[in-house]
Amino acid sequence: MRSIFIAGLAALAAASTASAQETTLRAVSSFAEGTEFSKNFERFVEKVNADGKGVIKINYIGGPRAVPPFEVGNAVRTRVVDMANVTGAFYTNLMPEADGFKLNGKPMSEQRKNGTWEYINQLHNQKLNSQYLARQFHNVPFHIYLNKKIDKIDFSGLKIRVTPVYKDIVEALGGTAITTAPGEVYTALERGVVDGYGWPITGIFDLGWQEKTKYRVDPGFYTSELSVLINKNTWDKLTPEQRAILQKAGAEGEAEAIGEFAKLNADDTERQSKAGIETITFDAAGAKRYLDQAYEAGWAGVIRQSPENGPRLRGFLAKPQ
Ligand code: 173
Repeated sequence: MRSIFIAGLAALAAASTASAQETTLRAVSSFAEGTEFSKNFERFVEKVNADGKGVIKINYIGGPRAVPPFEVGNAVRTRVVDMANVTGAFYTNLMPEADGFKLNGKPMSEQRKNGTWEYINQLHNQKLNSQYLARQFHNVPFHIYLNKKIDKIDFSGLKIRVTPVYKDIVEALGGTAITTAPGEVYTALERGVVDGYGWPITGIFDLGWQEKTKYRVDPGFYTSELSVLINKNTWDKLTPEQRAILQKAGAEGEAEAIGEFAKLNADDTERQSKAGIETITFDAAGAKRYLDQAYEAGWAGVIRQSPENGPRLRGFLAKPQ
């Protein structure tokens, strides 16, 4: 009896050693597979799976058909998935401070050295039960796209599709903010439920929105944020070797992103103009006022939602004046 029990234990131990050797992580993206805001994550997955053979593997389940975008943060928190490609705008219900990541004015290389990464990682540990592995997007500004022309900086009478990224600026300029996931934007435009939408400079072609877009308001503001998060319990169980493989792929993603986006932004700007999308611009003073208002409304929103951590985050992220 006793020897059977011991043999059983030994078999169990052998099984767990085997699984410690190659761990498989389940991952999702909060954007559709193959599109602009998933592709850096998909590259990260390929790297991990190449470097991690026999040690760690990512099973990429896919985009919003697997988990709806606004639920991805909670899916990581509760370990429905081990890992996700997600933007803070999609989990402000759990971490209001995440709305501030769009207001970042400093490169990740600096954030890794000056305590910003540690601070943001702590917030993720506490509020999202997750580890903040890497931020893979830089310098991709957001814009407001419209189907009605405006001749002054005023969104009164306009219904504009938002996420938390654009809500404060749209409302500060008198517009009506309507929150939808990216997957609902095309239909909302087609049916006239909205007169426009917020979105980065890149990626509108992925889901065919150029067919339903007349104008882009310039200049762009803020900066898109996409990060790789991993559930904290999953992270804590990984071996140093497994963690190192994830960290290396994350660090490469952070470094590569810097050079890539200037070109992508320019390409998509030109492609929009070829698709017949006209720009709405203001004179220099007007453009400055628009940007000032965007940043003011943005930080005021973060601080209103998190009076305690908002000012601290601002200290870490805001561009030096
Ligand atoms: O859905 C969005 O407009 C949004 O918030 C976002 C954030 C980062 C990248 C792309 C879109």
